[in-house]
Amino acid sequence: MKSTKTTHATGPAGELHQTTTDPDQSLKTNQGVTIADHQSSLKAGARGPALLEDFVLREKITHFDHERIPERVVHARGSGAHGVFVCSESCADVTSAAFLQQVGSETEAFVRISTVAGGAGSVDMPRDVRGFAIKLYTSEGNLDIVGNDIPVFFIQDAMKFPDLVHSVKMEPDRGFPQAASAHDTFWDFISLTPESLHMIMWVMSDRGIPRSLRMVEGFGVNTFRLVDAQGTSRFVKFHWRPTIGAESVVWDEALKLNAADPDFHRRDLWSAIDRGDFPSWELALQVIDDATAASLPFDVLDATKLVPEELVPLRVVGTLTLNRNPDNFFAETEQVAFCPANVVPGIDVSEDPLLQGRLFSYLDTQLSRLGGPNHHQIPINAPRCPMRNLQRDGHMQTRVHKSRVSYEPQSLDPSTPRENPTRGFQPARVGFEGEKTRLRPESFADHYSQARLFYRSLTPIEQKHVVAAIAFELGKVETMAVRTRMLGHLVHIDDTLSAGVQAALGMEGMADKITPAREPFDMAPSPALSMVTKFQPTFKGRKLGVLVSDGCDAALLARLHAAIVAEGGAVEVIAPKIGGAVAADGSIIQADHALAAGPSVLFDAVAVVTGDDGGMLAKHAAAVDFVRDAFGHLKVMGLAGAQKLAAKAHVEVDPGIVDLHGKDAVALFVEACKRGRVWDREPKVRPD
Ligand code: HDE
Repeated sequence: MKSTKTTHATGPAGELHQTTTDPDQSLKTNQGVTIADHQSSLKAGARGPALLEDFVLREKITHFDHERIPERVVHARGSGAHGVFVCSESCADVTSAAFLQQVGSETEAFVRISTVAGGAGSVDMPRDVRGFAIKLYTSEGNLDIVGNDIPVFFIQDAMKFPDLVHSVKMEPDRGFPQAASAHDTFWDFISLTPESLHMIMWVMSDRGIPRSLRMVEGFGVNTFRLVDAQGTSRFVKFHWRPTIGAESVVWDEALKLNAADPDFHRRDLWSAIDRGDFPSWELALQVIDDATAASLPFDVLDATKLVPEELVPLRVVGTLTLNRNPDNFFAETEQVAFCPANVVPGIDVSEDPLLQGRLFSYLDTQLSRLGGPNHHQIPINAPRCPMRNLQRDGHMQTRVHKSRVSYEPQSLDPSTPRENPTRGFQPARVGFEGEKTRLRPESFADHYSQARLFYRSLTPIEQKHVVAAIAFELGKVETMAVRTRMLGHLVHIDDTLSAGVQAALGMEGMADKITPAREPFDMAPSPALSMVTKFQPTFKGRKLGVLVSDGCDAALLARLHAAIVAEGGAVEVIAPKIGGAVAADGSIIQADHALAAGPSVLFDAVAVVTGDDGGMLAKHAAAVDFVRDAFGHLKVMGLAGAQKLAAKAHVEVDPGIVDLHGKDAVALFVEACKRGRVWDREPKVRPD
């Protein structure tokens, strides 16, 4: 049999292989040996067995075998980006942190936004909390603010974290559900852990299904301390507020999005940065002096409580802008290692017992996830400021430390680094005394008042969504006793909530009797907690999907495109086929999506521009679904010649349905798009 070598430009099957004569571009082994043939293993004869001596094959396969590292035990799925933080107000009055001293000073940043429960390959749109972790490479060391998009947490004490996580992850016997809290073990744990109820209200609200990672708020959650140059310390809570506003999808949309594009959030973040539409957040500090903290009706050390911004205002001190996608997902987004214990001079931790456990956990988990104690040397984790100490050796040591001295005090090497009492990190001066105990403080005992505060601060439409979400989740719980126990808790939060969930489940009067550890009290509603109340009328950062068919009006499409882009939005075209549509004037309208792959859930608003009366598209189920879903998901819709399609999709005229033929129609349509979802339509499509 004739054998064939395949290092030539064309292989035996005619396929092209890239070869080079330039030594600098040559493929090499990890030992730097140039590889002559990268297509076939070394064999004893063309049809003979592979030879063990083939070090090229063995090295390649061995490396491949070890490409995966353990995924994060929580927050496994995330998306990252590089950015910059710019200080807009000096905070020298409250902290000596270098990056907050001078207006205009810039600090490099890396951000990773994640879901919590699902694995690394899970979908982007489960109902879940989103992690919001920022690494600020400050001139005085790395500061990690490892927060979430919800300002409170499920539990008060680190001791309960493994239990919480075990309950929400896949059930251990059956290995499902993936990335979903709607199952028995989660609600069993929650129903036996009333401190989780405040957070539950948030996760069951629309916050649990954000429209975009660019539109989530970020919170440090745990209380930290700021320390000024005189050593005076104050409590602080960190808030990140998206400059284009916080926004969510509706539940039915979330379910369909997971099918239409499981990478919806990751793709959205990547493509926004790619097209230069850089997401940004304001950093706001909520500074709470000890006297104010003592006067609040709850404990600032309790991570299940927030401090309403109506009680202690937010102080905006800078802007974080994400302006560069990672060059390599694994090297950066996967290997980045955040840790709440990474603080810098001027910022310190508080005694919050949840935070105290976190201070241990992150470094510990990274030792096994990243394989050793030198993961701070990986470029994404390395401080950008000069860094020297006396730690040595360990797995994957990449530094070649010189000098015979690796200890201190020492007198042999004058160049060895020494402690620096003036510029070094000083802990906040806080005194403690007390007996060793495993007790929770009395001040942590109220579990219902802030759950009530959150629920009652929402608009009626948002409250309805909370009711529907709890009913959906409990509807998936098979164990009746768990459902009735949960109903028992809701009674203490709010009557309409409790009655609404009971009615939605068809379980009226079935709530267990639960006696709260402490009677809840009413707090003044905090409008800042509602996303609908805070909604910013803008189409910036949003996307219009335009469904077209042959014969459509190219001039109208051009006007639509220009008007949306002028508002900072993006436009994508959907046509029956990916080859595009032929407009009435004979021009080709390029398509970004074929109809079958471009459902309306991918867009914030839609337009349908047809060449006929919509009759042709009305024959396609995907086109009817496109319009019916856009209507059902409360989207603004512009229609040009699409009447038959709209009728078949049962579209009813309302202020969100705009005829694109009228005078000033495009301007009116864009104004409607800026107003966002048409909430008044909801009773029509999802009656109680
Ligand atoms: Fe985490 N958490 N957590 N967590 N957490 C991790 O660290 C942990 C908590 C948060 O994008 C792990 O490197 C304990 C609160 C984010 O890489 C782990 C407790 C908040 C991320 C860990 C908490 C968070 C993590 C898993 C209770 C909001 C992803 C992988 C005491 C303030 C960071 C890793 C990233 C990741 C432990 C509670 C946020 C196991 C023990 C509260 C955003 O160390």
